[in-house]
Amino acid sequence: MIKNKKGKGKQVVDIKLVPEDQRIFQGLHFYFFPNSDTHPGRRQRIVKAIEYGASWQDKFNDTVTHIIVDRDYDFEQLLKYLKLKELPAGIVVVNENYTATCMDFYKLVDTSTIEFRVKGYEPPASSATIAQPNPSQASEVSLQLKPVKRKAVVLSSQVTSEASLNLVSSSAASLSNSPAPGVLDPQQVPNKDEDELDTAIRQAKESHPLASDDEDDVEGHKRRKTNNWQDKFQCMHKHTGKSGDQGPNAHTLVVLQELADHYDQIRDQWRCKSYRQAISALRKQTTKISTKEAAMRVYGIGSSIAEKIEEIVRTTHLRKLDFAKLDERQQILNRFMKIYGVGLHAAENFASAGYKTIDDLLQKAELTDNQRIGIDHYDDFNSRVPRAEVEKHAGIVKKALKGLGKNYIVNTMGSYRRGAQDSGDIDLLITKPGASIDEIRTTVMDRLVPLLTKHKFLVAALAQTSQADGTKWHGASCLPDSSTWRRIDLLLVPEEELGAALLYFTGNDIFNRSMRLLASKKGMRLNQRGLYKDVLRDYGREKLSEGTLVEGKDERKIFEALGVPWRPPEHRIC
Ligand code: DCP
Ligand code: MG
Repeated sequence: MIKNKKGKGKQVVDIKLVPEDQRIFQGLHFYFFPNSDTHPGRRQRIVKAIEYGASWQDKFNDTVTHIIVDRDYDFEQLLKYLKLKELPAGIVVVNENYTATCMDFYKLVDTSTIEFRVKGYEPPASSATIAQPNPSQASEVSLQLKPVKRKAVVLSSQVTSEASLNLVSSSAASLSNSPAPGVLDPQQVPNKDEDELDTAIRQAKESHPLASDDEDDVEGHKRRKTNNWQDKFQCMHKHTGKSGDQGPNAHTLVVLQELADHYDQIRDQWRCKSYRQAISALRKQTTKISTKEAAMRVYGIGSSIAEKIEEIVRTTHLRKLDFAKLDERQQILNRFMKIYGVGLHAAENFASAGYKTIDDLLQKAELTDNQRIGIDHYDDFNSRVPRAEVEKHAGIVKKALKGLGKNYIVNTMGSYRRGAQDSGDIDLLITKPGASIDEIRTTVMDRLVPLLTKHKFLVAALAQTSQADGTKWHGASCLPDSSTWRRIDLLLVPEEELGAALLYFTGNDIFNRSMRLLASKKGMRLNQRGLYKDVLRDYGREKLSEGTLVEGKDERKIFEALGVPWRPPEHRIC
């Protein structure tokens, strides 16, 4: 929070450091141009940068890693001011958009892209991308962009003494001497054939899974995914759309995915990310990759994962995974987290209470109604729904809706729309041209759901957004000739928002994040309702207004408005 002491000239600023694991600028030394905090916008940028771990250098010196140049200035003015003919090698020069975008995505984003370019500045080819250090690949990342910074930095010295900003720390925490993350990650160097959307996909994959694009999620859809339901993180969205047809490296992919899931569950996001990248790279291979050398030639696979690929092919196993599997607590958590309605938090609580088996839970634990259903249908909910069966469930809903009103349209979404041979659940998007959301809601919630419940097709209501304005119904369904329960989501949308909803509910999650990233790069904002421009944000990037709707109805037009070619659903598997 910033406190202004108006009329005194000098301003007292409260620095609130973000939690340590979010300090993306830690170890970096920023020099702003102009380098004073008299301008409120720049002042805010300086404060935010410090809160996210940077130190602010009041003088240009040899520790500076980044120069952040105000929009109104160009590179020539910078050199002139610094009285330099050229900058020392390795310093990153970016415009004022850079810090906010990094904070948006909880990572150091690619500095080479045009939106961070300072007028008149040509970044050297080798400084294309600065990545965060990636523990899983530390040994593989040897190219250092800039020598590692030295001395421990304490908060009071994050801004040097002569700086005019009077900073008051709200935290006594001292910052550790972590090395400047100025390293090149081979996986992040853009491919020459990459288009703008590919770049965004690559960046979305690399960004923190909990990056602030969450704000674009409406009605808690994602929250339900991450908290209440299965505590899903990005690696848990592993299904590719082609789980039955993974090509010549199918077995290797299955084992690597298991390890990625393991890292996901223990919240090792960086390893999880590396494995996910490697998996998507390996999946594209048309020949079997059997050796470390061959694996390392695949763009996106580093040496440590390449070694594991060789081990899997050679032994059909991965020792690391076998050990992980042996870890009893991990096994217990895995077991519990596969229960519908149990996330990591609940699983940990159960494990800490000494429960080991599902029976323990049934006999001793305090369970919610949904968790009980989750246990009763543990195998059902954990098995994939074959494509043909998804179609049968959708068919029943379509037929029933037809009897309730004309012109209802039901689209089957999620992995099904991406062409998957099987799906984790059945996602149905319901709309009716010309009808209001109230009309659609009344038909679905008050008539369709009761009708299908009466016919014993809908067998459990698990979650629903509030009766009055809800647009989602989540439950379970069961075909007449079957006893297997499936997870089914009914998603209601007015025609004006159909395109954006089609885009969002097709996914996958990484593709969605890349589209949102692309929108934000273009000064727009995308959510499941539409694409908006002129969104007003304050300096802290808080959204102040929704902006003007650019497109919501037509999925293709959203791609057009973002300036990228249409990508059919089956090509949105990232
Ligand atoms: N979605 C998202 N972010 C999330 C959760 C979901 O963008 N955290 C979007 C993209 C998903 C779509 O919603 O593709 C449907 O969510 P599902 O969890 O049903 O995922 P899928 O249908 O893709 O996979 P599955 O086959 O496992 O159901
Ligand atoms: Mg789904």
